[in-house]
Amino acid sequence: KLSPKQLEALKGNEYVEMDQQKGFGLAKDRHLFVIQVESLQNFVIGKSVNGQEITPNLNKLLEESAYFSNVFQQIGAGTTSDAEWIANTGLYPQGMIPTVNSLNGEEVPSLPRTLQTYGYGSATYHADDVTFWNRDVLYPVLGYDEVYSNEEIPNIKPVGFGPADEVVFDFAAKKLPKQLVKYDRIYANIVTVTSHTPFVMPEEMQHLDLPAEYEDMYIGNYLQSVRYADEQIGAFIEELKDQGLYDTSLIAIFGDHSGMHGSLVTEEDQALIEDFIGHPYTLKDQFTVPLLFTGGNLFNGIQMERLGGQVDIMPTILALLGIEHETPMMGHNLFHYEKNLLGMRYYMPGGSFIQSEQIYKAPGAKLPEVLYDMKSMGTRGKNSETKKHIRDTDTLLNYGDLLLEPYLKD
Ligand code: GP9
Repeated sequence: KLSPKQLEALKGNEYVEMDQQKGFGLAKDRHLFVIQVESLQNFVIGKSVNGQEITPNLNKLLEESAYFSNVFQQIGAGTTSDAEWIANTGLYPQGMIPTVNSLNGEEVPSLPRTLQTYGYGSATYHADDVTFWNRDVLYPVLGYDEVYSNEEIPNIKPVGFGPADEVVFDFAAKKLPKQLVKYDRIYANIVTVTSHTPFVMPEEMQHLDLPAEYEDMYIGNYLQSVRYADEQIGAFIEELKDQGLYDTSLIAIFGDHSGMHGSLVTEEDQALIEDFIGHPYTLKDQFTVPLLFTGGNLFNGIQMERLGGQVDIMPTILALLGIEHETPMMGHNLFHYEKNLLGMRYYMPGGSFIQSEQIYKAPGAKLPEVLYDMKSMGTRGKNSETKKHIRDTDTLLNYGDLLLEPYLKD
């Protein structure tokens, strides 16, 4: 538990206290669509291979979005389910253990629950067995009104875990007219899964004409699957326009975690990535996920380079909707935040942090600690400021644990 002195020190900390002034209520009374995209990393946004954009639909959407291009993943061992937890609670995940394995069933103050009190009906969509990642426990804890998994979503065009993203988006789109009758407003949470490792796509779902050197490469498969996901997001946005919902909705889109990491990324893959991103593929590239907010007549294509984390998604959504949340969240409204005083973001349970000038990887079981310079991504030594950041990270993680405690088994 934190001492009264530590709690006092956290007061006024931008990470803990959300100031909702900037952008507050900009999307008031709008429906909400949150699209959590499997393995979507930021390095593909705006990039082309062989003259073809990897994410043409997202790139186009950016012209009407607020795009945060320096947002870091904050998942722990629960990967996709941790991202669902973070985005819908504004809390950190447990870390070394998937949060979903420890939930005690207690109802958490969540995005669906807070929105419910404002007349929103909520639904979540994911094309897998609902017991995967204990979502049968997670979803009641989060309080969704409707849950759709592979039991309800028709198993057509299966890729990997279940029906392809296009089937899920289509299923969700068909639910909307009835939901509009049932609820004042809709919150739809769509978790895509087709762009999941090993990223191998059926021929007819491969939209990119890649150069020969990408053939059968991990990165080649990744780009094809991301391109496919992009296509389906684009089609869903068009569907929202057709249903007259685009102008009355706030749409948030973000990547859940990296896809290009681990032993499957060969030196050849790495070289190909570096070729089209134009610089060495670093930890920073690995951990950065795109986050954008869009909808009709909301934003004019602004790009925000300020540092952020997935824990900021819920506070930012609520601020845009002009809704107060009664209980603490670890993130804050990204529109308000301009200069991150402590400049750090939790990534790994062991206390690693990301800060505007540096990335610190805390020591693991067999690995030593490493400190990277954010600009050059070369290693550097610790100074007294770094040591303070490490201590502050510890304090913040303890505070995060404290907020999580009521929802975890003993
Ligand atoms: C499975 C899917 C994948 O249901 O969400 O999860 P991941 O392996 O990416 O954590």
